[in-house]
Amino acid sequence: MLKESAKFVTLEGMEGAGKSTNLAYICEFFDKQKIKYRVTREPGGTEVAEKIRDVLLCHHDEPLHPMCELLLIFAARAQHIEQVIKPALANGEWVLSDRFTDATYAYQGEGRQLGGDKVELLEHFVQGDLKPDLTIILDVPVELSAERVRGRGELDRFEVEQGAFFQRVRDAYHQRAASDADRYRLIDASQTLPEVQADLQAVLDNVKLFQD
Ligand code: T5A
Repeated sequence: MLKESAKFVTLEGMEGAGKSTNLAYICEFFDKQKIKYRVTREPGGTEVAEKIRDVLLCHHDEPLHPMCELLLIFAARAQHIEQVIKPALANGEWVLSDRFTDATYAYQGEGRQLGGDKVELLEHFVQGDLKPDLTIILDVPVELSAERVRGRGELDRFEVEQGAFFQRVRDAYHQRAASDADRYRLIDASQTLPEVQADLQAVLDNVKLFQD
């Protein structure tokens, strides 16, 4: 891969949509393509950002104000961008991130009902021009997401939210996917894993990024 061709790819979707499972599939594809890449995640991706992730996901005695949550997410993102994403891209490595700012639009903008305008303001402030080149959204209905998460034991601070919260999150992902057909690909992740991966393979085979 040429240095200047490094791209930023993100994987999005609700809890239990299969992001971690399918991340491994995309890595195999990158390996076959001999693409040099770096896998990372949000919130997190650096030592400091992972500490912020713990604050975001853990339960606390005092409620975390939604604005505090939003600012912590962007604080972690600033660290992640400067420590990991920009250096990797500058070094010719593709970046594959499990979640990025589309999650903030979905969870904080719509789930928490803070509004997309606040997210957009911080997006410009923290990211400048940096945006993913490709975002794959794994789409599952709210009930299936909850079912896949239920089997895992203790629920984190987001997983305890009610169905209406996650319906807003899902709707927001749909709206974002519809807003830019070049950047987003929506995959029905309620199918069996082989079916999801066949759709994923079709995306990887057809997206222009991988033909350059
Ligand atoms: N958050 C994050 C915000 O609120 N704002 C933000 O800006 C950001 C960046 C982080 C939390 O932070 C919030 C959103 C989240 O609540 P996370 O670490 O990304 O969370 O974790 P989750 O989304 O909770 O990750 P999950 O592990 O729940 O989901 P995955 O990775 O999508 O699912 P995966 O691959 O672990 O699969 C879950 C289970 O389903 C099975 C798997 O085998 C596994 O058991 N499965 C399938 N089963 C049948 N058929 C399929 N097609 C299947 N695909 C997967």
